[in-house]
Amino acid sequence: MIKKYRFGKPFPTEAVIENIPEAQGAMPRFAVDKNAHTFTCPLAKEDRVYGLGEQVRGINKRGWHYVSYNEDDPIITEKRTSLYATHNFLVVAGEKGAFGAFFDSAAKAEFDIGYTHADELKITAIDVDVYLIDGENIDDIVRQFRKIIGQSYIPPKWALGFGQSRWGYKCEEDIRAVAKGYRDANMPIDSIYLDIDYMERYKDFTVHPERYPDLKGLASDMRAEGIHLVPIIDAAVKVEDGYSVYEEGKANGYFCKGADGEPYVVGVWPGESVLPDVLSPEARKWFGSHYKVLLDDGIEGFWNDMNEPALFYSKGRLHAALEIAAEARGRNLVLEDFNKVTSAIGTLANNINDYKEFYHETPVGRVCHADVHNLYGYNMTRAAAEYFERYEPDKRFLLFSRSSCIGMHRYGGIWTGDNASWWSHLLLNLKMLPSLNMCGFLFVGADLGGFGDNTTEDLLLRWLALGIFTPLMRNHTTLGTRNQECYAFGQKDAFRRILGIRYSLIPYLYSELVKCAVRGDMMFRPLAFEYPSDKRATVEDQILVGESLMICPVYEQNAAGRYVYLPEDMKMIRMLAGDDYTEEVLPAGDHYIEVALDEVVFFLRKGHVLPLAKPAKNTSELDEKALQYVKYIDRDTEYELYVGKGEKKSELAGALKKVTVKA
Ligand code: MIG
Repeated sequence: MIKKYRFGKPFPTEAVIENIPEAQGAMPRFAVDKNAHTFTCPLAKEDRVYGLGEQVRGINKRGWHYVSYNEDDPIITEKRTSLYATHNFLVVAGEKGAFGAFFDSAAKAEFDIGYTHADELKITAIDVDVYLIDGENIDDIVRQFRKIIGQSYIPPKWALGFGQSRWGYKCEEDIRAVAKGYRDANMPIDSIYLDIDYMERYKDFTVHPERYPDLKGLASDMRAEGIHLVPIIDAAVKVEDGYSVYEEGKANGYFCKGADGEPYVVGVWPGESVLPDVLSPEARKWFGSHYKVLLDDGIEGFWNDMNEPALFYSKGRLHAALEIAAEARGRNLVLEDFNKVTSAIGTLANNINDYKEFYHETPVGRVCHADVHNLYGYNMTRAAAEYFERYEPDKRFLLFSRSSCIGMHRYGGIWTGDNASWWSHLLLNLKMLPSLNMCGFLFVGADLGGFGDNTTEDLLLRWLALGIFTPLMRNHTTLGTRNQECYAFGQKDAFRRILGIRYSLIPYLYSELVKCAVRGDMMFRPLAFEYPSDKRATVEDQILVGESLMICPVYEQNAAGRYVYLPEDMKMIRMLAGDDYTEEVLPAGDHYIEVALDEVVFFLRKGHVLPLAKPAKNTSELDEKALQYVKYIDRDTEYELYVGKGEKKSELAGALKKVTVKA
């Protein structure tokens, strides 16, 4: 049961695709203060609050305040209140049942979840459609929500293969070396990512003529080895006379404009740049059509970056800051004067005041960026997806984005941005997965091993042991860090084994992902959703993966294992080399589980089975005819398996196979 209430004049985000009429009467559950734009609801002692997608802190979001305003800031610590994405759906669950609430707004919103007052949830949002959802239980509420926002993006099956990335692969030779590194080490891989260095001076839709003289040839050589190249696309377009993307966009008015009607100039990688107005349907169509150059070279997947949008500076603010610095030149600066200089320079990047200075031409008229900020990454990704639909309608492309908002889940997946090589970020990766799924994002993953800072061999191994369960499984790191490829470390066997397990799990992961997309279910669920009356099921470091599994990664350095809580009897599966494993039924309760660095241990739920393939060197060599089933059942049990290459949208209808596994 869903009811919609409108406050102010919300911008049409197109997050919800079902037509839901406004409800009559006052909104229940929340006390509404129309002047303060607040929605307040009491929290009982036992209430837990789930959701908000990509955010800091716990699976249960209670006890902190969160801000929905997409932000490019790579230092992800507990004090943060917003990350790269905005996902305004939450569920409040307690002893008297649960309800869901979606605050559909393109602008800034705040969620104070028992932070100011421990017993109060207070949301602040100005122009917003609020959807209140009642249901039988949390899963039912989520399913209803997912139905109104439309089916989640399904990637091609190869996108579930392992991918290697790094900012700093400069040229074709670097890419070939990575492919060779994996091949020589006999480790599986399906994709290698191209970061900004493949472009000519960071110009979107160009390829550097010396570094990558023949991208098409490189892509086809790689494909022959089962490897896909996945280039990055940045949001901003370089200002440069003679650069066709800039010239066309300028001539047609396709860039965001300042109050003077001229393209608004910001600074990003290529220096002075302009922002494609992806909120204008014509501009969106035009920007998307540029992906063609790379598609024509045989590229089948992309990652969209810097689309919060991230701004190093705006031209106006930079010049003002440089003036202040120039005035200070040669003077003996007292502290106040010195602070004036550092603050002018230090507040250039991603300055919210700049968002107030440029505009979009949308179907409902001209709007200021500040009021629709959260929709930028969503619509940049939509631009690409809508073009793919025109380029080859039946083909599934890999597409994921850094910034997003609910609605974008229909067009692509996300990675969770610039994490760091910290153990705490391994755990944060786990905690974010359920909330991302609640908000429609199924194809998700974090930079495995950590993006910022130097990783360690054990951190990467432990992180991969979690990453083998996430649909997007990519090892990525930033410029200047130590080598992070799996073959760069000493314990080659351990890496080979863990990557191999990923490939054995792909038939299961793919099937679960597709079922969750089609049915509006969550692939990653907190234990509390399944075992609502068990207080211990509120654990924050174990989650369910699909219908059959519970995972409990090790996330502390030098730990020989960890404590695991079993809400019911479960079968412990300890993966050995390849698709070989040992199994042991453990009774409900607490257990200390030893997990060596080269092992993966997970649990199979009672009444369930798990299909396992033989490890393969890439997804195209996976043999789904030779699956074995791990089982914990006392009667014949059916498993719904999605088979096939997973390359075409039309193949889905005939790809569901019901397999009966004998007890
Ligand atoms: O300002 O393209 O999150 O994955 O490697 C940094 C370079 C820009 C940020 C992305 C990261 C990528 C990096 N980008």
